[in-house]
Amino acid sequence: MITIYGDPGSGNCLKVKWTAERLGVPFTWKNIDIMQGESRTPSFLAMNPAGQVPTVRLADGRHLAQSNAIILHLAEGSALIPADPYERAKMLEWMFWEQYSHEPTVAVARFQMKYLGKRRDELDPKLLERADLALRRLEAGLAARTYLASNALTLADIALVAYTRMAHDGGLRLSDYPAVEAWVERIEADLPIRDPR
Ligand SMILES: N[C@@H](CCC(=O)N[C@@H](CS)C(=O)NCC(=O)O)C(=O)O
Repeated sequence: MITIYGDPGSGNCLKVKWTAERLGVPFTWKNIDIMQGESRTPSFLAMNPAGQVPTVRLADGRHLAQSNAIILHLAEGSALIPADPYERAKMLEWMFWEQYSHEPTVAVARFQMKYLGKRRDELDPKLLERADLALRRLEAGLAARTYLASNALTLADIALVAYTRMAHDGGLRLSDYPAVEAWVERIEADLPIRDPR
């Protein structure tokens, strides 16, 4: 049995939970309240020196961090990773982009409004510009596609839906990106996702 150390408000943590649920991997969920510093205690830092969730304890006692590394590990050999080498690399292309260009904009805008209590007009306009650019990039990627990397659900869809579905919390409107909005609903139904947006 694996243990997921996570914060239920974190898209990065929910990715891990949804992947485990989808694959039927049994897990125990341990709530870590990052706003209370629970990811910075000595015992947590012993599991993940970066002091971040998600962190998992695997069945053999080893630990693993970084949401996309964790879901890759859980999904190894499953249909969530395309067999075709190009599609597999395409999936990774989206996942790397998610961590570098999407999460640091869409999720950070959300964090500042939802957790730090900023109003939309208090956000750095450049942050909102970059978040909009990320959602437009996603919109273009989904224009003629049902799923991001292949003709079936992959880890790329799971990784990217996590914060995209919460974009409204960061002052962004999904209705401005119709292909993205339709894809979010599709992935939520496919997985299925029951966590509130
Ligand atoms: N790239 C990491 C990001 C992890 C991350 O930023 N986690 C946040 C919550 S979403 C966290 O633990 N913040 C608490 C802290 O840094 O003290 C991943 O994908 O897992």
